[in-house]
Amino acid sequence: MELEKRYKKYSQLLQKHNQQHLFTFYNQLDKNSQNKLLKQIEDLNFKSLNEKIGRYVKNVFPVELPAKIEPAGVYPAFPRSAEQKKKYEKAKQLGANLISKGKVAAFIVAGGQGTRLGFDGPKGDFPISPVKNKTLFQLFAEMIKAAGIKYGFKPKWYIMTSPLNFEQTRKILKDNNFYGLNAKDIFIFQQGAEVNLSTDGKILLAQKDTPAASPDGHGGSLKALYKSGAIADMRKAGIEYISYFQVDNPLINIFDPLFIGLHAMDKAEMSSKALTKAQPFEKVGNFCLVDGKVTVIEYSDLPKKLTIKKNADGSLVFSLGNTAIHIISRNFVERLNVKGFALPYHRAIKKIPYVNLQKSRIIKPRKENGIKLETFVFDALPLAKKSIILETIRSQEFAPVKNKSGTDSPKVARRMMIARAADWLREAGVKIPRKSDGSAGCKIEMAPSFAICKEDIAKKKNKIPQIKSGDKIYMK
Ligand code: UD2
Repeated sequence: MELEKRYKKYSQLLQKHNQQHLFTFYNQLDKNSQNKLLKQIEDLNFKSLNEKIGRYVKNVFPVELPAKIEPAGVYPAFPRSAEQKKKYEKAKQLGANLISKGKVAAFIVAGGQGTRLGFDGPKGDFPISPVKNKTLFQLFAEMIKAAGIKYGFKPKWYIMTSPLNFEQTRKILKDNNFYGLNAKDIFIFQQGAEVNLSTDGKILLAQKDTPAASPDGHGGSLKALYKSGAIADMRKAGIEYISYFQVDNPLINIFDPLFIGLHAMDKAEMSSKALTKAQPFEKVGNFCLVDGKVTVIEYSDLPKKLTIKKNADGSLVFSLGNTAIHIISRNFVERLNVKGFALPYHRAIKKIPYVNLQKSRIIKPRKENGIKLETFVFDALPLAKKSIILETIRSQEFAPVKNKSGTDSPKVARRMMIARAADWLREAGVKIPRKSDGSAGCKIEMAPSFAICKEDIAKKKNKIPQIKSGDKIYMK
């Protein structure tokens, strides 16, 4: 349809939905920009837009919590009975078997930017390793490559970016020769976006020809995996399990036979790893049981009474924190998409730059002025027919890099990377120099090619040098 006709059609539609301000500058735009704006308006789903405005802008209700919230059951990190030990051993074997048959793929949600770290660019490009300063992306790529060699299969890596950092991420991977992986084994795709709304339900304009929008949250991955063709690609490659992880955790164990094996054995559809919270109010989601379904309730939403509730032995009743590490069955993602599903939106009130319609220029607001809507992947847990949780040990698998300093900072993550390497070496009988506070008296970086789990060390013992206090050691 020619421009003029499309303009007329959408003018009426925008008017009907009270969004006609989007055309304020239409007549000032050149043909390309007019076309660009029309295309973005054509992509809007007005029915769901109205629902969102009604539910998340105009009539906002406080988060409705279920009446009965119970703690969720968990497989402990170490088996507690002979029977459980047997099950874990079987699961490990099954998991290793599934990995070596190429039935498990790595999947990273990498839509996030390094903004909170004061880093300009995709967070995956943030340098983190303690000796070589490798980036998060490089570490993950090396872990994936090492798993391929260890288990004798051709690993595939699915990478979801946001529309904002897609090109940049692609360039980073390409410029670094895909960190030694095969380009054709990497499938990179974009998540969806959600328009940003003013507090009175109007779509904000980011530019005169562009409605303001932001990534639709990591929950968008479940739709984007399907829409992008990643799921079809997995099916073709015989991949049945998706190992989901976040871009911020350099201690992730991507191919964990025990976790994969337990998920498969129990015929679960979406499973999670949990850690024991460091303190009741730690900023991680809480694993709970609601109507018999595993459900994550964000730290900000769990009532204080439950957050601090203790068992007779003094431990927290709601002790299981969300690490955002999941195994998701490919079938589950297919089923959701074929049947149709919707995850709830979470709203965040933010400072969103916008074009002021009267002043006709971009304003960077000092106060919160708009609403961003996101979905969260863990809200899919209750949709799974079965969901298991495996406890993990923080020092072994969870060092998220989120803040510039303090908790979850690069400094803490680097310290934890060194501590884990020292731990693995110590367990293999290697003497580690210690500082007076017990921490490692040396800097160690263990490349994934050296070990992706502590059991790998045994085979490398002859490659381990003597470690002296103050040493800076890189093992590959
Ligand atoms: C998340 C969890 C929290 C806990 C914690 C563990 C939420 C709301 N909270 O906190 O419960 O599990 O992680 O570390 O998730 N991402 C995208 N696209 C988006 C938004 C995010 O790909 O549109 C990715 C992002 O690149 C990162 C991950 O999702 O890998 C988590 O995002 P975040 O850093 O915003 O989550 P955070 O730290 O609030």
